[in-house]
Amino acid sequence: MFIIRWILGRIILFFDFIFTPRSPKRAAAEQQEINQRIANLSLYQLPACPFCVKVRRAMKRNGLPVELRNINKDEKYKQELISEGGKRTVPCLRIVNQDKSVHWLYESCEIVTYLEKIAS
Ligand SMILES: N[C@@H](CCC(=O)N[C@@H](CS)C(=O)NCC(=O)O)C(=O)O
Repeated sequence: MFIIRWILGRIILFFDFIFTPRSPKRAAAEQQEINQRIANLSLYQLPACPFCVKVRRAMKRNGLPVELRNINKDEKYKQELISEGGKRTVPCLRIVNQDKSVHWLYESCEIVTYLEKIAS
């Protein structure tokens, strides 16, 4: 089972690499403004998870370089996700609100909708 998942993961990464979406070309000032808007975001994810690939592609398509946190590479991120977010499922977008409260947004579709609103 592990080997099948591993092979599927490599296939997903291969096609993601070949058909990677283009980021929009923005003026430097506009991109800087967007980067400030996403500075409070981080995506807890895994490289070969298909739902994470979907979210990362939406980020690329919308020119949103959100910080990526690989939960398998860094145990700290995995523990944060479980203890603060409530479950280990990825992708999960960590949103720090203006009042410093933290919201953990699970579900790739909801994350993509949230990100597209930021970019528009
Ligand atoms: N409906 C979720 C599915 C996410 C999902 O199934 N993620 C898998 C990795 S591809 C996972 O984290 N599974 C482990 C778990 O749920 O604890 C979404 O669209 O984000």
